[in-house]
Order: sequence, then structure tokens, then C-alpha cells
Amino acid sequence: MATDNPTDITLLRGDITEQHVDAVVNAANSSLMGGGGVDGAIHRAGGPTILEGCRALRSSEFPEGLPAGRAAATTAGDLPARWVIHTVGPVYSKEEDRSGLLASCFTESLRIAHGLGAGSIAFPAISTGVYRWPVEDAARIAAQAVRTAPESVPDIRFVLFSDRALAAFEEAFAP
Ligand code: AR6
Repeated sequence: MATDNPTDITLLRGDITEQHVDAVVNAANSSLMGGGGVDGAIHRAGGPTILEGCRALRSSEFPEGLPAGRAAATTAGDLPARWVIHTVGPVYSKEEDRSGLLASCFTESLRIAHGLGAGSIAFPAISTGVYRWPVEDAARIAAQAVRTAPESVPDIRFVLFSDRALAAFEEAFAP
């Protein structure tokens, strides 16, 4: 049976690019070449070295792109963080249950962060923007995933961009 991790989990409303943490998680797409939403905000605020890091990942580990549910780290450039961990959420589908892939974004990001020795990590609400995942459901999946992740970090923050997203995460993480 999975046991709860001895981590501090904080939920807050804010802009993830302003978080002083070791690792900032980016809701990227498989190309790793940037995009809109939180991805665009991270690349804008962090500067061009993040894209350079993404290009290096594409030419080494992920020539076909980063698959949904996987995660990989680059420098955080000018962000007040050490690393950006890029993960690719699944596009929401009513026909197909992709919740395992969404859960994997959280557990894989935590595994990478743990391997880097990160003490703190900030997550956005992965897949709930352009990829249309209903935020209440995404929050429930995130809560279950981080509570049972086999490898974790001591300080986990969820940085939500709207009151609605914050309320959904507060509900999902309520004891
Ligand atoms: N800080 C925190 N959260 C944010 C910020 C920010 N600065 N900006 C947006 N959000 P999305 P996805 C929230 O669309 O659904 C990109 O183009 C936003 O309100 O960024 O996983 C990628 O390149 C929403 O709740 O990511 C991919 O193509 C959440 O972050 C695609 O979008 C996620 O929304 C990924 O779609």
C-alpha cells in the first residue's frame, strides 16, 4: 500500500515564474520548442538559455520529442530557480481515459527533481489550459499522484493562476 510522503504541500494563487524554488515545472508540448500559456511565460521570463537546453534535449535524449507523461530538466535561465522540469500533459479526451498520463507528469517530474537533489518544486495546473482538462478532475489526479509518488521532494507548491483553479486544488487536497 502506498504511504503518504513526508512533504509540505502548499497551494497558492500566483505566477509560477516568480517562485523562488529549486525546480519550476513547465506544462510544455512534445516539441519542447515553446508555446503559449505557462510554457510561453516560462520561456519569456527565463530567457533563451531555456530554449537552448530544450534543443539539447531534442538532439540527445528525445529526438522524436518528449512523450506525454514524461519529464526532463533544463537550466532555469533567469528565473529565480535552478531548473525547469518540462513535462507534457495529455490533451483531455472524453472518449479515452488519459488520467494515468496526467498522473505520470507529476510523478515523473518529482522523480527527476529528486534525482537532481531539489528541495522544492512548483507545479502549475498541468493540462488545464490549452489541453482543456477540467480543473476539478485534474486537481484530484494531481493530489493522488503527489501523495503516492515513490520519489518526492520536501517542499511542493502548486501555483494556480485563477481563483477557480485554487479552489479546485484546495478541495482536492482537503484532508
Ligand atoms: N503561472 C501559473 N500558471 C499559469 C501561468 C503562470 N504564469 N500561465 C498560465 N497558467 P497551459 P496545458 C495556467 O495552457 O493545458 C502551451 O502552449 C493556466 O491558467 O499553459 O498543459 C504548451 O506549449 C492553466 O491553468 O498548459 C502546450 O502546447 C495552466 O497554467 C500547451 O499549452 C495550464 O495551462 C499545454 O497545455
